[in-house]
Amino acid sequence: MKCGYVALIGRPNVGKSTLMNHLLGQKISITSRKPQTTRHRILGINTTETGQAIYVDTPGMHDNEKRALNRYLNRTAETTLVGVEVIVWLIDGLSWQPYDDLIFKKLEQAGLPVILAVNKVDKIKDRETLLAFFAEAQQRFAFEHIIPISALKKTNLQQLEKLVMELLPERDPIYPEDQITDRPERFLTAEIIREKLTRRLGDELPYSLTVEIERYEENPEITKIYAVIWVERSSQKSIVIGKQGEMLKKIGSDARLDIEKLIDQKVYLQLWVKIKQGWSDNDRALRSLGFND
Ligand code: GDP
Ligand code: K
Ligand code: MG
Repeated sequence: MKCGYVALIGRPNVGKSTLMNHLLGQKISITSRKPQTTRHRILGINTTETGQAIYVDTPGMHDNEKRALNRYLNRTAETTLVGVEVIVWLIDGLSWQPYDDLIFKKLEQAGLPVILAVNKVDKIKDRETLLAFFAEAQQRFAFEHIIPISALKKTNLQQLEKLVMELLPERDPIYPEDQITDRPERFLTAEIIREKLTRRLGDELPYSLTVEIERYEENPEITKIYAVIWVERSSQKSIVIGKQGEMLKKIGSDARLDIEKLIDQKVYLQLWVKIKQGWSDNDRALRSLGFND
């Protein structure tokens, strides 16, 4: 059997979390149009007949180290390269940015097999453009393995999966074959709520928003979840709550439906919005919210 760790690397919004979810056939890492949606390292375990690929989804690599949150994200992305056997590096099939060159240098130094996945090829309508982009990527980032994919439309994901397995070492599976992630349901629940907030409120809300599960009660008929949405200012609190509580209600019901799917049980979800000032700029506040792994 093949088995090992596979890092998903790339700048924000190239589609790392979408790829991981679609490789696993289940949503365990939240996604959105907003960069910095993924804040924590999360494992996605894919066991097939030929082996076990343990994908490590990471926050994107950032070029702005000014804020404490960004420093945390970069540390997480870099420490991911330690202890993995294969790297899948995603670039956006429509454009790259100078920052991709920096990532390229980092990956070259890592000395591990790298698969360059050119993502979002579904957006490229004509073949010529795609071929030209592909040829240029091949020259610029001269890795042995390069593959066009669409994480969203699931194009070429089987080929990618096959290539990953080939590059992994021979080893017995590390996780039981039915386990798909290392994160407890409580954590996934908080992430789902954060995804709904990000999707409904998009650019209106800063990155500073976070979700904390205060109580998670499993009963035979229903799971009761009490969560706090932390924001930085009272103006943000009003945005999250919305007129007569409408926004919070919608976010709560979006989240509840996804959580019910995840845990396959009825859910009662109660959301509170509270103010905690300046947390993203303050390392201690970050730690108190669990950003310490
Ligand atoms: P991450 O920041 O790298 O984890 O990126 P996400 O997985 O959160 O995706 C960022 C955005 O790109 C989301 O709106 C996705 O729906 C979109 N996206 C991801 N993969 C594809 C793809 O293959 N094609 C298209 N058209 N959009 C994609
Ligand atoms: K994103
Ligand atoms: Mg992500």
